[in-house]
Amino acid sequence: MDRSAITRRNFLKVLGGAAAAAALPAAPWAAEPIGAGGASPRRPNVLFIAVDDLRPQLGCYGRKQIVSPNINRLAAEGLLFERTYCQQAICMASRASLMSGYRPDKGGIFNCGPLYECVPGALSLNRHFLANGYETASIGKVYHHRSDETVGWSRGAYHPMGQWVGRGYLAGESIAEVKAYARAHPKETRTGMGPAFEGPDVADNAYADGMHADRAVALLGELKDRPFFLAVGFLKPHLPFCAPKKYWDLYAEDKIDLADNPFVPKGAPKIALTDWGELRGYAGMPAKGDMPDDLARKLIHGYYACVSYTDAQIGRLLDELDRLGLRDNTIVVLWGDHGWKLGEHTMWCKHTNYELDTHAPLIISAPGAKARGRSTRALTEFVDIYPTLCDLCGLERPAHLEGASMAPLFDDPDRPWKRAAFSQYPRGRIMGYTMRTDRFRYTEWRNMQTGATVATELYDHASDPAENTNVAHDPARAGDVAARKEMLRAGYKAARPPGA
Ligand SMILES: [Ca+2]
Repeated sequence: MDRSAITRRNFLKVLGGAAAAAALPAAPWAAEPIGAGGASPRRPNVLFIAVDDLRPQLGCYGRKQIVSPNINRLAAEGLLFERTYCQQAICMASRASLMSGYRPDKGGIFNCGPLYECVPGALSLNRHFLANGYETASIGKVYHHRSDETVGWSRGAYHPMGQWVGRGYLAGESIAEVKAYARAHPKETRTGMGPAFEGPDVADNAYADGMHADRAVALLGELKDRPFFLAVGFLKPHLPFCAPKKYWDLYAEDKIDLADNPFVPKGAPKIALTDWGELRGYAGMPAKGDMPDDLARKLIHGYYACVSYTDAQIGRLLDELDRLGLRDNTIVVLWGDHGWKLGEHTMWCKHTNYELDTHAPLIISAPGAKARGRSTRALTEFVDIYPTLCDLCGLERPAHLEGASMAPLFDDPDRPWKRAAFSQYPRGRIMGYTMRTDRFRYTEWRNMQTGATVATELYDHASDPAENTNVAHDPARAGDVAARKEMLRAGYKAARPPGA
């Protein structure tokens, strides 16, 4: 650079950049230029995309209702995991478990506190990448708790504010900006929870996720010359279902199907169910009882619109990777933090041990992998993501990890794999432990103090993939229950993949 061209502002930026770089551990490959072809090729970048409350109801999962061309495009270039399970179907614990590599029993992660309060000093995924010379940057909702976004990132976290536009809450770069708007427009703003959905005719970056994409695109340009781990957490399709009108316009509301199993699973224990309080708190939602059909259709419409809105932002990130020529050296990971119910079993939201909530999307595009554009039916878990990324990037796997690396599946997606995937959900003093095997979902609700089992569920996916009937108490199933009980007690270590 011609020094005479350095303005004072740029000079400060250069100084700031040097100070940040000096704080990073030295890495032998850090000085290697891209494509130098030397003995230590540059480690791959990681673009790590989290999508809040995303169901695997996408074209690439064989479901046609939702318009998600960009996620489908990523799947066409990567490996799609058909049967991945979160460890607990709620934002905080799912993310803390995934990012730490621990299951939710570790340090009481299941209680949903910040990761570094549950497990002080945890060597999280981003800390591990930072320690190995990566630039680590966080945009949007990666962890649930803001305090977790202050540890292990070489770039400060970016959290624009604002959920609603129609009620006068605007997206803004800071709480102060949103409050300033509210003061200037007192008639437009109200207090309390806003509506559960809205679809104003606004630009994508009127809402936070468009701003997340703007920042991510800019940051890709800044980070392109060093190995980076860029985490981008999109807020939609989490409630409220607020998205620009053009995404609502992708769907005809009168053509939207309601859930085809609007009943509680037969024989299910009450403790397995929820009253979906998360949704009831929004303006206009029923305080109790069932969801009226017209409102249900509107909510499903809003959920679909939000997925399409986020999908468009993901497309911008993929386009920018291509434009910068980074695609061949960047691993792209896309995960939803858990499933969601849109009226199935009379329920909404997450917070159960059912397949609808524990089953989540996962796509990993790894340059050079044999299994590009393939899918695997291997049973996998979110705790497997951390060790997998270590293997794909050539980093040592920390000893504490409780998952198994899925790297072998990139060579052979059909190879024998785990015998079961494990999830859990607490209800007061009772913990529900659940296990998905190739054929069954088996769940035990246990008193955490006495260990006594208070309820048992068995769903046979061979005949009942929607988990509509609990057959745990059918005498003809006693053998199936006994075998699954033993397997659940043996735990995840006994269910590991052959050779892992
Ligand atoms: Ca979530």
